[in-house]
Amino acid sequence: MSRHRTLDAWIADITALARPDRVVWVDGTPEEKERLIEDAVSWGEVERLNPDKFPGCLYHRSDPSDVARTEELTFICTSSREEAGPTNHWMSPEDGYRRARAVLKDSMRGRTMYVIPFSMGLPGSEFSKIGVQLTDSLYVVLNMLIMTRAGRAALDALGTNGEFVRCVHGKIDLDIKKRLILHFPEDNAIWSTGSGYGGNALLGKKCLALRIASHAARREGWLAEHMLIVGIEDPSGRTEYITAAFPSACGKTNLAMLIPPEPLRRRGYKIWTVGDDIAWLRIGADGRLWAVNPEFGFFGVAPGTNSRTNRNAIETIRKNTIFTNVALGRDGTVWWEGADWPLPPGTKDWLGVPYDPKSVGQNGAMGYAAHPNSRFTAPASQCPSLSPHWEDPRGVPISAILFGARRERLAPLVYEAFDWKHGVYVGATMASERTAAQTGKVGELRYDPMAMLPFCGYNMADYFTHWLDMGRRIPKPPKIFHVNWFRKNAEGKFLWPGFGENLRVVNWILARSRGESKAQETPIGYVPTPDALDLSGVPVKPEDAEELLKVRPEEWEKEIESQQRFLSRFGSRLSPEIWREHEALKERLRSSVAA
Ligand code: GTP
Ligand code: SPV
Ligand code: MN
Repeated sequence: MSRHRTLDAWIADITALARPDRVVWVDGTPEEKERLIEDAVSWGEVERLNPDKFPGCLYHRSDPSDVARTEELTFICTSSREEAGPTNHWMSPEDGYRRARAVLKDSMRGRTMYVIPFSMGLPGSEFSKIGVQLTDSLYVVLNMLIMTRAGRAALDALGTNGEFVRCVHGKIDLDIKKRLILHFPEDNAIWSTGSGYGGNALLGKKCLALRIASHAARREGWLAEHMLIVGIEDPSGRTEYITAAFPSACGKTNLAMLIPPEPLRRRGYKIWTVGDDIAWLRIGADGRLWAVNPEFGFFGVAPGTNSRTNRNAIETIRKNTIFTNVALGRDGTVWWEGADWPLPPGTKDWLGVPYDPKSVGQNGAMGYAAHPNSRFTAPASQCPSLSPHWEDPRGVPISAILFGARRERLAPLVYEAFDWKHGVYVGATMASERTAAQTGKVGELRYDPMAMLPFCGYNMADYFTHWLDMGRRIPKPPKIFHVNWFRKNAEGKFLWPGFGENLRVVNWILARSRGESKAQETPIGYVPTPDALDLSGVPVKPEDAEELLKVRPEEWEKEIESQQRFLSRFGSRLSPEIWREHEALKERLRSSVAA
C-alpha cells in the first residue's frame, strides 16, 4: 500500500487479474537487494559469479527464443492507426488491453509480483518521469535496480497524486506466442508479456524513456532520442558535449566511453561519459539545446568489448554487474567473442552447452560462445569516465548532433549537414545494416531514421515535422553531422580503425561547430579537406583515408531513389519541407554528375 490512491487501485486491479501469491514492494535498499539476489539464486534465475574476480556479479541465461527485442510483437496502441504511422505496428487500445489481459490472467499464481517505483531522471527534478513497474520476474527487478533510480525516492517523488506511467510486465512462461509489447501513449501505460529480454521487459528503457516519452515530447516541445551523450575536454580544459544517434549495436556505448588514442591523451584530451543510449533534450534558458540521460546504468553489448576497444566498459563491469547470455567458465568467470582474455577452462556457451572452439557451429549456439546480443547490466556510477555533470538536472549543453549508421559502402566517414533542415533530412533518411539487437536478418540494410525506427511512439512523419519545428525554436541550434565507422574495403575489412580513433572525427566536428577547421562542399554536405582531419599516427593507409572521405554522386543517385520510396510511405503526412530537401539534394547530385 502507498499513500497514492490511483496507484493502489491500479495495483489492486492487476493483482486481481494476475493472482500472484504475494505482492512485494521494492524500496531500493542494499539489504533488500541482497535478499532479492538470494531468492533469485535459489530459484535458479541467476548464478553468482566468482566473488574474487567478479564481486557482486550475476549470470543469467535467457530462454533461447528471448534474446533480443521482438519488433514484430511491439505495438503502438493509439486510437487511430494513422497516429502510429506506417513504420510502427498498430493495435487498437481495446484490442491491446483485451489481448494482454487475457494473457496475464492468472499467470502469476504461485509467484511473487514485485512493485517497482522508478524514476527516469533524478527523482523530483522537473524533467524526470516516474513509472511504476509490476513484474513477476526477479531478473527484471535486479536489472531495474541498476538501470533506473528505483525504490523509495521515486515513490516519495510521486506523493499522493503525482502522475506515473503504469508499466505491467508478466514474463508468463516466456512463450513467444504470448509475447506482446504494447504502448498506450494516450493513457500513459505499457503492457509487456511473454519476454524477459532487456528492451522488451525493462520498461523504463525503450518503452517509457523513448516510446512513451517521445509521444509526450512532441506535445511538450522537447526531444526523446536514442542517443549517447559525451563530453570532450580539450587540452585547454574546455569541455564540449555532443549527442549521437546510432542504431542498436552500432557504437553508442563505445563512443560514450571512448579512450583517447595515445597522442591525443598525452596532449590532454579527456572524455566524460554522460549517457550511452537515451537522451532527453530541451531548449535551455541560454537558447542552446541541453541533454539529460534519464537512465542510471548501462545495458551494453558484451561481444567486442575488451580492454583495447573499451577499457572504460571493462572497468565498469568488474563488480555489481549482471551478465546475460555470455559464455560461462567453470571458475565463475565470463567470456565472449572479442574478449582479450583467454577462454576460461570448462566454458559453457550461452545455451549451457560445453563450448569447444574447434567444433564451432555444431553445437546449436549459432557457432558463438556468447550470443551476439549478449549484454552486461552495470551501474553508471562505476564508469571511470563518468562526467561530474551526469546527474545535473539541467543536463549538459550540446554543441553537435551526430547521426551514424553501419554501412559498408557509400556513406563517408563523416559529413556535415548544410543547416538544421538538411540535417533533419539526413537523419530521416538514415539507413543501416541490421544487427543482432533485434530479431531478424543481420546485415540487411534498412531505413532507421534518427536510429528511432523501433522506438518512435507516434507517426514518424509527425516526428520529422517535430524535429523541423524544434530547429525553428532553438535560438542556437547545434550543427548536425553524419558519421560511418563501418565502411569496408573490397576484402570486407573495415577501412577505419574506429573506437578511440573516432575522436579524430569528433574533434573535426567540434571545430566545425565553433566555425573553425576546413571542409569541402559536396552534394551531400561538407566533408573534411584531406588536411583538416588530424590523422597523425592513425593506422590508415593514405589511399584508404581518401576512400573513407570519398563521395560518389553516381552512387548517391541510386541511393536517393530508394530514399524517395521510403519517404513515400508516409504519404501526405510527410512535411513538404522534407520533400524540398529531397529535391534539392537530387538537383545537387544531378549537376555534380553532369559536371
Ligand atoms: P545498443 O545498446 O544496442 O543501443 O548499442 P550501441 O549503439 O551502444 O552499440 P555498442 O557501442 O555496444 O557497439 C556494438 C558493437 O559495435 C560492438 O560489437 C562494438 O565492438 C562495435 N563497435 C563500436 N564502435 C565501433 C567502431 O568504431 N568500429 C567498429 N568497427 N566497431 C565498433
Ligand atoms: C537496443 O537494442 O537499442 C538496446 C538494447 O539498447 S535494449 O534495451 O534491449 O533495447
Ligand atoms: Mn539502444
